[in-house]
Amino acid sequence: MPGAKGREDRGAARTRRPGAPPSAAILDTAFRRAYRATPHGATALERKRRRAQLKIIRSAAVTVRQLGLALKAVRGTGLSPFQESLLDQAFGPGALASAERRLVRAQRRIRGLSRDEQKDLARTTTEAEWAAAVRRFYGRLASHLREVDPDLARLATIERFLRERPRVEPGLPTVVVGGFPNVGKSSLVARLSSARPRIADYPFTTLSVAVGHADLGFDRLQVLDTPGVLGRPGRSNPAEAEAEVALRRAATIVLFLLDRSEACGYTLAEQESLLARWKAELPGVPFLEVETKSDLTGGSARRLSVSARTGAGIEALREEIRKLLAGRTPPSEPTVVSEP
Ligand SMILES: Nc1nc2c(ncn2[C@@H]2O[C@H](COP(=O)(O)OP(=O)(O)OP(=O)(O)O)[C@@H](O)[C@H]2O)c(=O)[nH]1
Ligand SMILES: [Mg+2]
Repeated sequence: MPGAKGREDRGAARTRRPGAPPSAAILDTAFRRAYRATPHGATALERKRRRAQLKIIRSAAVTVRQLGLALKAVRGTGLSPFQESLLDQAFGPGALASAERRLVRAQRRIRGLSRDEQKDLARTTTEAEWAAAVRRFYGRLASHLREVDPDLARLATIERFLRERPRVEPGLPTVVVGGFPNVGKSSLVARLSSARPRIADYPFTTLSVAVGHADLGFDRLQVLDTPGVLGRPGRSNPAEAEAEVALRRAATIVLFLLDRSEACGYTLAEQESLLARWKAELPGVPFLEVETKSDLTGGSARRLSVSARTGAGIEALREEIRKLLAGRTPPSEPTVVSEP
């Protein structure tokens, strides 16, 4: 029945009832498919024995396949080093791998359980014994699956997290736009690239990394908008931590923005000290320092200055980026991530 299989293969865990644990949807699917088994056999008794056997085989197979789908939903064709770092930062180092390991172990146990129960079934002769074997198997299957509920929930959260973030191509040159909150990062990213980020006059408008593309006449350039960072070591919120991951793992060059007008709500001295720390921490990455909101400040004698509002200085900035990128390779090559 291709239709039924197609429905099942969308992944039972995605279609679960709100509030129900992920295992409930998988078990529903497994038991439904097992119930539909139509056994062959010469006698009614033989068909009953065969039906019990099929219930065990099918419910195990469907469960193992559903766990496989949950695993595949996250890894898909592999994660980039940047995505791996984002996950480590957001969920703790190795969180994905350990959830994956537990699911793979559950798959193995369920296969073993199914084999053992089929052997037991072969040794018994009465209808009552077959019914008891199926009940016993269903109970054990359910308890194995409930054990990995936290891992299934974790994988679903990780999948959502990755879906909400852009795909940053490891092979393309990447400008990471960073700085204090509210200094005009998203406004400039919108001027420079295809990205259309949210812009507003308060800090932490941007809460996760976003990507846009720009055509600077040679390579396709990725421009990453990042959340603002206050630079309080050891006290960063998840958005700030995400910006730091982008800086460390994705930047071919860093475009550091400073708002000398201080309309952002932070002093220039605070912003300068974050710039100094980042430059010290990332000695191999070129920093392009740019002052924003030149329509308010009247420009700068020290640095390139731009206004995302009027467009002043944007062409000169593009030229600077072009020069810096010439001859530079992106920070990391794509890595092939093997299936767990
Ligand atoms: N006058 C003036 N205002 C600007 C300019 N660029 C941005 N702004 C204003 O500054 C405020 C913050 O702009 P965003 O682009 O959201 O700043 P951000 O750095 O992305 O902010 P977060 O995402 O919160 O870190 C908004 O009110 C913008 O309209 C500019 O060139 N001139
Ligand atoms: Mg922003």
